[in-house]
Amino acid sequence: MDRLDFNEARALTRRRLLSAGVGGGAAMIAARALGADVDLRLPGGPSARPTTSGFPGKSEMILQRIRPPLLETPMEVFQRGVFTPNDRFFVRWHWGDMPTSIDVVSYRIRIGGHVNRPLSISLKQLLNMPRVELAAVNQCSGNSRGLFQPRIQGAQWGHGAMGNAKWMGVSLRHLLDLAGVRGGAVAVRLGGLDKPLIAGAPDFEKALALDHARDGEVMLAFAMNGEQLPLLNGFPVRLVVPGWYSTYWMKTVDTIEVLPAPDENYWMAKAYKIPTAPRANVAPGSKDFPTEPINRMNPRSWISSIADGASYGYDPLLPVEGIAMGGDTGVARVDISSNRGRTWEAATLGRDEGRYGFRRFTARVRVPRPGRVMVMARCTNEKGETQPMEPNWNPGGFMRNCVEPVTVALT
Ligand SMILES: Nc1nc2c(c(=O)[nH]1)N[C@H]1C(S)=C(S)[C@@H](COP(=O)(O)O)O[C@H]1N2
Ligand SMILES: [Mo]
Repeated sequence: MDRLDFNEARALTRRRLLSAGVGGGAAMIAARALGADVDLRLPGGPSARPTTSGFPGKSEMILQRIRPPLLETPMEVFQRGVFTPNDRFFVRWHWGDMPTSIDVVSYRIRIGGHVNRPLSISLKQLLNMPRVELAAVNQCSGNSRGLFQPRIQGAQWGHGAMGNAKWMGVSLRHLLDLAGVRGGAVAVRLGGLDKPLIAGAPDFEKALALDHARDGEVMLAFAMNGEQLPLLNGFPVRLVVPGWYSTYWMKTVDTIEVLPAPDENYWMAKAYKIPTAPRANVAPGSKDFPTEPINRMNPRSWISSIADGASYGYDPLLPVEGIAMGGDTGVARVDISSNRGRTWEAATLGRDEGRYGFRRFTARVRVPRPGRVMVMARCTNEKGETQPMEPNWNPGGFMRNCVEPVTVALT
């Protein structure tokens, strides 16, 4: 397969870059055996999911849905390092008519709307612009939705609808400045190449406030962990919105539209709305509460070295490791408890790869005698926000961020 060599814009003279058969999802999966089931330990219903290596650019993933694909990253991948390999990075698309091949020569990003100079930018031009690079967690708004009780409609994700990568691209500010934003502009709306299969269904589009779009960190990324993006993760160019949920991280970006009024399209005004309450938390069954578009992420942490429900050999000083994220700011500390939160001890933090990325933590938990032990990790971010013990709830199944205990048997 040809590669996008982003160090050499010249390499883009090859016409067809990708021609992987994503479209025939069902047939493609049927042609390959599904792997062993993974138990996501979801409380409200069927909890096991098959694994598959049948999607282009992906090795073993948890299969949540075939088309449009929903692929979840197994927890053990997060144990291996703070950066999630591209071939294990989760996948989520709303509409079934998604790109199955990209012509890198004719690909254009059109910038229009409330600008002085509408532009049509080729990949070659984009690759020759000044670059920015940063690590950031891409987390679905509905990550961990399968743990909501009572259960909620929508993808029953475990914790693997997230990943951390080092993204490289061109700041959206740079492109907006080239086009010249006109006075009175307030928002920037992005669209991608995918289209609804159902006539009349709303095309997937998302918008950011103009100041946010121009913060210099929001970027059009063409590289992920030093490689081109997998087709399923938005090749050749996707938006990266550090610290915000991935619903805004538009894949296969083809249109950027500067708006003189807030975006009222379906995906901003109706979908992805959260209660305007701390942690988007309301009592199950609540209606008629004020809402706002989902936005910043909150602090979270996961123990990845031991699996909930598993058994291990007895160790009086049980090693506990995992990953934490601060949300839209850095991780200040991670604390560990083995007595249901009565006392906490600071874990050791791994290298700081940037405030929007995962941060590794390690600790040793004193276990006086063999038996069952429940271990908890709790992240506090640099704004002083701490993960609470109680789960939050809202009708979208968004923004879960409570402490996630892991109970193991040590024998
Ligand atoms: N073009 C396009 N971009 C999209 C989406 C989509 O359906 N189409 N889904 C969004 C949502 S809700 C998520 S969770 C992320 C998933 O990114 P990933 O598939 O690279 O993990 O893509 C976002 N960008
Ligand atoms: Mo999402």
